[in-house]
Amino acid sequence: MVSLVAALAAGHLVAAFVGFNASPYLAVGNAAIDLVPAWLKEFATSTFGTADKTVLLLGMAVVMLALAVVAGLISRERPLPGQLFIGAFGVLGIAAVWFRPDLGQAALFAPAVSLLTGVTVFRILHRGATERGLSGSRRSFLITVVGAGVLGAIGQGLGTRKDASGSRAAVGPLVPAQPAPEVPVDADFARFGTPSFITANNDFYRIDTALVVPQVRTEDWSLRIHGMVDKEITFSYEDIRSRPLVERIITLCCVSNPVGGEYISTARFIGVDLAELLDEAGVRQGAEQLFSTSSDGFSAGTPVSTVMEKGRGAMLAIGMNGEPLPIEHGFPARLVVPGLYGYVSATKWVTDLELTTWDAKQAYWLQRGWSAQGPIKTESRIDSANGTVVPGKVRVAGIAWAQHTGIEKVEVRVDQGPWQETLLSAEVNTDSWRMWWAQLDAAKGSHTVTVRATDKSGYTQTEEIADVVPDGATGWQTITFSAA
Ligand SMILES: Nc1nc2c(c(=O)[nH]1)N[C@H]1C(S)=C(S)[C@@H](COP(=O)(O)O)O[C@H]1N2
Ligand SMILES: [Mo]
Repeated sequence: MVSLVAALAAGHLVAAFVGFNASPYLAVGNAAIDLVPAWLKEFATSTFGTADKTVLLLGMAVVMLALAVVAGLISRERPLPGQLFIGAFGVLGIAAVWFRPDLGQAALFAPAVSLLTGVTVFRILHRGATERGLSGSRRSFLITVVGAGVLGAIGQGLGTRKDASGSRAAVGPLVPAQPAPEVPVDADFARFGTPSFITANNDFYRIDTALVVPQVRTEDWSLRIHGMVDKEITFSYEDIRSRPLVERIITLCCVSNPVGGEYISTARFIGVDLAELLDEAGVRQGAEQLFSTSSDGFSAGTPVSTVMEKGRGAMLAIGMNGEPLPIEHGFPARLVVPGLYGYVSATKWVTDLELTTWDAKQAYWLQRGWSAQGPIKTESRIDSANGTVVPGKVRVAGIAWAQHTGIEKVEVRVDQGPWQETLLSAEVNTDSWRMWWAQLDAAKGSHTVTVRATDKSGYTQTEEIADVVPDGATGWQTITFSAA
């Protein structure tokens, strides 16, 4: 067990130099994220939310240490089982690094050193223990543990030293040439329990596969547009930043958002029009899919027809709510396409845009059983149903969304009673959410309230329950409340 810890620590240290995700521990974690079946990942995000990554790393630690103890026990007599165990982990680490799309071959050095350290430390400790007995080798155990701790900590320190926050701070103010309009005061019903219309950057939901948030400095960033284009172009950060910037208010939503869920937020995104960038490269006839790739190997496939659609407002965003993009939301640049779920459109830390066909390439979530097309489904959510206004009356409030179509009406019903129309907030645009509230009659006691939205195409949200896989949840949200 001690040798395993030493091995991982050594690997962590080397990884600080060759690419932090080459740390065997992180690499195995990342491989687990990429390999686990969709349902398990779904379970992880819905159970642990954004803490899923911490849970994964802790879980791995527990499992590895438990296995190490077992291996140690059966190695009492002969060193072979222990060595096999370390060897197996070493191979796992090397494989995990090998298959990472964002690491070069030098990165293999990290798990290799890790494997070597593990085997060597194990042999030394094992020999010590058999020759001098357990008590005699206590000192070398201690030295190893402390040494591993120091190595691991240095690795962690160096690995996270390539921080992009300095680069982000140096960006300075991003002033849009075309600012989005001010949000009217009656755009939300926060006083009745809805979220505020604009989500603060710190409260904005976060979903991605990155165990370690990619640290990309503006000076190291570039965006390449290639594939089925007339002329390949590469933009630097300055190229993008010095263009006239636009600002658009857009509600982003995750396909993994369950009915009544939290994975939806709204921001003022600042950036450049994506269709204009693509026009400069000249999209060729026959290009169907805009395949975007991030610095950490994530990819998304967006229909070219949607991105190029007049009035769609797809963006390459570099700012959010007046600031450069927060690092965990994709600094220096990301895509945002109104009306599409994030997994098919909103690539963070984006560095590569390839114009291609649907047959030629499959994006990250497509390979894992999710749908190629990801239009956001018309949905609604109840945020509060407790404020008894006067005896016999209760106030309910919530949100509804139908990005790029717009919300027409939201209705609620108490128990199995008639549907009643709610009061809608001011419409900011059709790409963002709308808030609603209603005052309902409810006799003293326990009741349910159900919500459903109708969008501007005339479609009323279906009652039919669908799981988030493969293309987003459906169903009406019902909650229980008690009237006083
Ligand atoms: N590089 C990268 N970009 C990504 C993802 C990812 O895993 N990696 N996840 C996507 C998904 S599924 C969603 S819903 C949005 C979430 O964006 P946010 O974290 O800024 O809310 O980012 C998208 N962009
Ligand atoms: Mo998502």
